[in-house]
Order: sequence, then structure tokens, then C-alpha cells
Amino acid sequence: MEERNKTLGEFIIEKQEDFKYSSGELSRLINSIRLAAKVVNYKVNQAGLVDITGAFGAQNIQGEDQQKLDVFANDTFMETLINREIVCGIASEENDDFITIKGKDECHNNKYVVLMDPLDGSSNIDVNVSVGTIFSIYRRVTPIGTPVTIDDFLQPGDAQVAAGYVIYGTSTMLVYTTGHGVNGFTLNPAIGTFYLSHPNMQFPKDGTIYSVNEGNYVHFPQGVKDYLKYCQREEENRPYTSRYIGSLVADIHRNMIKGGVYLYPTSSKAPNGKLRLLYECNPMAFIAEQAGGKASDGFGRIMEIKPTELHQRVPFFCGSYNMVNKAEEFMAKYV
Ligand code: P6P
Repeated sequence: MEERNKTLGEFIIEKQEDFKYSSGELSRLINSIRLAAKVVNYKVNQAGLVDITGAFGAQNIQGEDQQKLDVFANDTFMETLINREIVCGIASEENDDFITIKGKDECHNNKYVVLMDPLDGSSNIDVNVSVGTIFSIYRRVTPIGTPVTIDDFLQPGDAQVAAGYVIYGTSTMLVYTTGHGVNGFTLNPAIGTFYLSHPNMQFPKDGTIYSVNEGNYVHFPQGVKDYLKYCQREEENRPYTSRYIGSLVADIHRNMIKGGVYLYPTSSKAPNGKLRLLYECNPMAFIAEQAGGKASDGFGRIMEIKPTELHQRVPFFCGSYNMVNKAEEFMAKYV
């Protein structure tokens, strides 16, 4: 069968071989994410028509006003994963603590945990701008058959088994990796099927797009200020183009296709950066590196960071390999 006509379901079965001794659990897990993504996609696309936009009237642990769609997306992914008893634990941006999945006989024989941002960029929903779901999958490190502990979630990004995102944009795509490259699937909404539309996605080594909230410029570290001035100088193939959607998944997805770098540095408002290590930076870093790009905190690989807290934040520089390298060069001048 021609690659591009392959459905996500067929692709998952075919790639099952990548996991020689797999019990099919990971395939079932990715299939359940596919199902939940379709349900959320349906609601996101209705946002302007039904009472599903606007604030939910509560705040999450981050102190952010939960949007109704945030809660809907979180409930949808949680229920889909819990009802299928495919994982032994789940952590979400929307939940203060991780959830332990109890099996029928209270056992926890599943070996995977999932961390996710069910609807990233949700402040964009009311203005009809792309939003996304981000997920990260690890093998548990505590004994199978026991309740999960925080140690199962506080693993460095290099230990990820799989990671990916759903972008609810002009079309809805699911992009994921299991450590064997990155593949993108586009949803045909007429029949509710994801088709392989972007096989073997590659981050261009170079690019001419930089994505940052320049409104925070005065608060950035000097290395970032110097890098941004470098991007804007009339030299060689510069000035670059500034493109910032304010939705991590959308900005990185565009940069992966066109070439570019996304920066969320520290600032006085976000002394550790804004993005969360476990369910935003690590999964996007896994995708970026598998596609030949780079993901850094400005000094070293994101996926080498040993997490200390579930919702910890880190500075995030992610995109075309040579562009992240150049940003790190400017950062290194001030160490
Ligand atoms: P700012 C959305 O809230 C998010 O987590 C990312 O999706 C996005 O890139 C970033 O924050 C936008 O943050 O401070 O520029 O509005």
C-alpha cells in the first residue's frame, strides 16, 4: 500500500514489530489517544456554536483559569485511558496530583504511565486560534502490580517510550514518535479516520523563523536579548521572520515543517520559564530530536533534566538544530 494512504490504525499495527516483545499495550494506548483526540476535535470545532467556550469558573494548580474546553479535554482523555485500563497512572496539567488507575482486582499490571497537557494554548479557543494536546509515555519504574508512585512520573525525558501531540488547526493532525522517527497523521473528518500525511517528518537543520513573546523582551536574559538582535540584524539571510501564535504545538509544528526556533526563556514574570518540563517540554523535545532538531533549556538537553516536581517549569529552546545551537552560543557568553 502506498505510504500516504495508510491509516493510523494500519500504521500502528505495522510498527508493532518495532517493539519485538511488546504485548500490544503501547499500540492500544496510542489507539486510545487517537479516539480521545477525535472526541476533543469534535468539541473544539463546535466551540463557537455550543456553550463550551469561556472560563470554567475554576483555576488549575498553575493558578490558570480553566477554560470549559480544558476541563472537557482533560475529562475525555482521562476517561478514555481509565476505562480501557491500559495505563497504571496518569498525570495532567489540569490535575494537582497524579491519578493511580485501579485494575478490576486492584492490580496494576499495566506498565505505562501517561503525562499530558490535554488542551495546550486553550486561551486561544475563544479567538479561534489553533490549540493542541500534548502527551508523553513512560514505562513505570516501580514494581508492576503495585500502585504507581511519583517516581514513575519524575523520569528524565530520555526515558520516554513515546510522545506526541494533536494539533486542532485548519486540519487536525496527530504527530507522534516511539523513538523510530516522527510521523504525522491528518484526520479526515468526514469518516473520522487519521491518514498518514507526513511520513518521517524532519526538522530542517536551519530556518529563518523565530517564535518568542517579544513583549517579555526587557525581562529576558542578556543572552536571549543578544540572540534576538542577531535574528533581526540585516546580515546574511537575516533578518529572520518573527512568527508567534502563542500556542506551543502550533508554533513548533509550523517550525518543524518550515524550519525555525521556538523560545520560552526565563523572565522576571517566569523565573524558571513558563512551560512545564514533564508534559510540554519533554514530549516536544522527543519529537524535535527524533526529527533531527534540538531541544534545550538554553544550556543543555531538555531530556537530560532529572525532574523534581510534577509541574516544574523550565526555559525552552526548541527547533532547527543550528538555530538552537546559535541561541545557546549567545547564552554561553553570560555563564
Ligand atoms: P505567553 C499556552 O498557554 C502556552 O503554554 C504555550 O502553548 C504557548 O507557547 C505559551 O504558553 C504562550 O505564553 O506568555 O507568550 O502567552
